[in-house]
Amino acid sequence: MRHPRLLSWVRDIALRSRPERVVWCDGSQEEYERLCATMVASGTLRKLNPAKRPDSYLAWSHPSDVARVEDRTFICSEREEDAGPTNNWVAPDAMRATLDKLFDGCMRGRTMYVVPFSMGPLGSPIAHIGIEITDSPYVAASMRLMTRMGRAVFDVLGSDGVFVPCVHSVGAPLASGERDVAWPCNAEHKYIVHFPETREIWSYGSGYGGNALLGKKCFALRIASVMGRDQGWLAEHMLILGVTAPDGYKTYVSAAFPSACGKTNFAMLIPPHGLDGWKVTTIGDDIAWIKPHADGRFHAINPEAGYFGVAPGTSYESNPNAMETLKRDVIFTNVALTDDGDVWWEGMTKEPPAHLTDWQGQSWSPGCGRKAAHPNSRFTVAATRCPSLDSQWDNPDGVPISAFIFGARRSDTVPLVVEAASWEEGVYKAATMGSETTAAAAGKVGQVRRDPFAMLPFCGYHIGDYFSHWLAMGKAVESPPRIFNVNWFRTDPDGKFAWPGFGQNMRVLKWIVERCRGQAHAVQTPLGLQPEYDDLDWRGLNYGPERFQLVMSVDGSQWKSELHAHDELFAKLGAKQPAALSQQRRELGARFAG
Ligand code: O2Y
Ligand code: MN
Repeated sequence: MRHPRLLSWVRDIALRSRPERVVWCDGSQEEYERLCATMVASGTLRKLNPAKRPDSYLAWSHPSDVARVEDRTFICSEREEDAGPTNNWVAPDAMRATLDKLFDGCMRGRTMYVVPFSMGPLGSPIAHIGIEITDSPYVAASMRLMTRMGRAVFDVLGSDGVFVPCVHSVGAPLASGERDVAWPCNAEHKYIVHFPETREIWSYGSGYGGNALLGKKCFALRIASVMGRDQGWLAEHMLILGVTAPDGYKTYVSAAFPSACGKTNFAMLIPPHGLDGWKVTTIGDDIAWIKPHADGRFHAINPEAGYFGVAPGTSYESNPNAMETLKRDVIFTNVALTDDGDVWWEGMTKEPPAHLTDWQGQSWSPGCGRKAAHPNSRFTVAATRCPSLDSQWDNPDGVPISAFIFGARRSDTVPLVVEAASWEEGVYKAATMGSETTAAAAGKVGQVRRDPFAMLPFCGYHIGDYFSHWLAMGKAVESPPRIFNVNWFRTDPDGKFAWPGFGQNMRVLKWIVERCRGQAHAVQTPLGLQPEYDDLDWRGLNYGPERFQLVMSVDGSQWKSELHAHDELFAKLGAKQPAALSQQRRELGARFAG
């Protein structure tokens, strides 16, 4: 490795944080096994029964360290207005002074790992490189599953290549001779910090998920969204999937959903009975980097190489491909342990096992009143284990995107599917999307939280500028994708889901793909272009026109209040509200007037 800037940065961090030793990760299988063995010895990981779940492990985190901490996440741009109304802002100098104190000696007694990783296929023109320094072996091992990690990254970097520096500490230095705990973290201080101008990430105090695996939300969304704004591309909270029609033609689409909307299930969908000739293949389940290509279209890559999926609700009914992916080589976090050394979580099977050890190490039996797995418990697994992995998932050129789909969780108002009549109308719909909060999310259940483009916690700059960037990107390619909204969560008068969901979502996806190919019919409604009953393929499903009406109807009075809620969002943007969106709002208002 001959990269003087990188070497001096690593030296500087080591001088400040004072680890006991420094290990440069090479990304090898042997190294991964060594890391896991170290964590089994320290109590961080438990090896699962190899007869049930080969080469797999279970971690139980500290109960205070179980999810991303949005209120401790900061965008430290030079100017406060560049962070905008949806981000926490602290002036960079003030934040650097705080971090200087926190990182002074914070790795004492620990190993500091230097983790080189590529977000995207190595050497791809759409990919970028990061180096994460971490004092957590759990993070180092997880980064090997979640990214293209290892020595080859240095070849791409050469002696002066650009990388995003990511510094992470669990914030729990060890005094000489002090015994470590199974899940070190800092219960008092947590900071997830981004400096957009210098493209740096600093994370302190948490060892969990999005707070600690810095390639994911911190780099691939918050910092990358800023890079995309400056360089003319898009970093999005989107899955990417391919749909192959019975005639062999493959269409790629990218879809944004907020948390708790079944994003991984959709990315790995298996077409239902009746649509047997159709096939869905997976490029990514969470993040897409999308750039204009010489062919006049947007091409997308999945910057990640693994899945950090939510376990509860994942089953052979909801997502058979995920269940197959999880058969071996997995790190599970905060799920329950069965008596025969396997894992279990709520929703995995209809009947729970008679006895478990829950995610906090307590004896658990059905009806005891506690969840066996934490609602945000996770699996970490390499994409290469997924049976539906698309043949092009690692193509450095990316895949051409024909449609953007924006999904939300709404029990009313938003229909099952609608196509925007123009790019601007699609951007308006994505900008104003909102989801009802669920029990897993913080806050009150059932309240609509506006989550523009499903990017609310992930946009690294002013959300009004982000809308303008999207509007401009529609002109960056000759053939921009069509834009659709979907909502699987409408309820019927009994409060039950009116749409069967899961594999049946293929019927909507088929219509979307056929619209992109000019093969499907739609009617103009005040909201956009919508299918009529006969435009969807119902083979294999008994779902009549009355049920269809329940999920497709557009209620003028609901939309009048919905538009007022949009105005509340736009009011936060002030002068940053793009004129094209004000125009869309006026036109939509006029269509619902009277
Ligand atoms: O709580 C965490 O740290 C994970 S959050 C997460 C993980 C995988 C994919 N998406 C998300 C998310 O919050 O959108
Ligand atoms: Mn996500």
